Amino acid sequence: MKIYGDSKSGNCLKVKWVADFLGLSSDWIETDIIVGESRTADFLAMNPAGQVPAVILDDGRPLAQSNAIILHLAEGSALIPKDGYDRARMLEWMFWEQYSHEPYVAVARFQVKYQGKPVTELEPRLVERGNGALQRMEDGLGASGFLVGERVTLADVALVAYTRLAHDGGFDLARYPKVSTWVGRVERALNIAD
Ligand SMILES: N[C@@H](CCC(=O)N[C@@H](CS)C(=O)NCC(=O)O)C(=O)O
Repeated sequence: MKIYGDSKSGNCLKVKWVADFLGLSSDWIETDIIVGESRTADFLAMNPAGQVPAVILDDGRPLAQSNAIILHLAEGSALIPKDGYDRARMLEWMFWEQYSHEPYVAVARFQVKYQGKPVTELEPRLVERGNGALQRMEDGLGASGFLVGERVTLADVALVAYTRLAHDGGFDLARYPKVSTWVGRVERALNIAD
């Protein structure tokens, strides 16, 4: 499998983490979005959305969207609960991540870290919604210490990607002690701590 990804992007790293966790062999093709490498004609032929991550599976078929890719890679593995309701709960978190977490937590990080915007000049709504998302996670983390069931699932993979980097966007994880501990737990479970 070929993974086209930008290593600055949590969405892209999700794919690498799942491939590595499952022992799938993959080649990482660094694709710098800042200089437009996901918008070239060759790239657009593979993923018309012009975004990373995108993969070419071993049989040559392309696939994009981080959460669709990790779902496909992890099919049948322990990263997806066998129970239908738990699987749906995992997807609930993953869809929520894309619409209600990433657009605030990741976008704040991008503006601060890569566009040089001072944290104090971030749009207040972005900060408010980002903190709201982190609080939602704090409230949703149950006794097991994982988002769904008793062990790490794709819900944790999807949400740890930008939560572990939230400080880059000015968010203070110390305000969310359960989330803060969960980040370390998921990093250890996935073997991604550095
Ligand atoms: N929902 C998509 C988001 C993909 C996305 O926004 N990718 C960004 C990097 S994180 C990108 O490729 N931006 C470059 C561009 O749009 O030109 C996913 O989860 O894969």
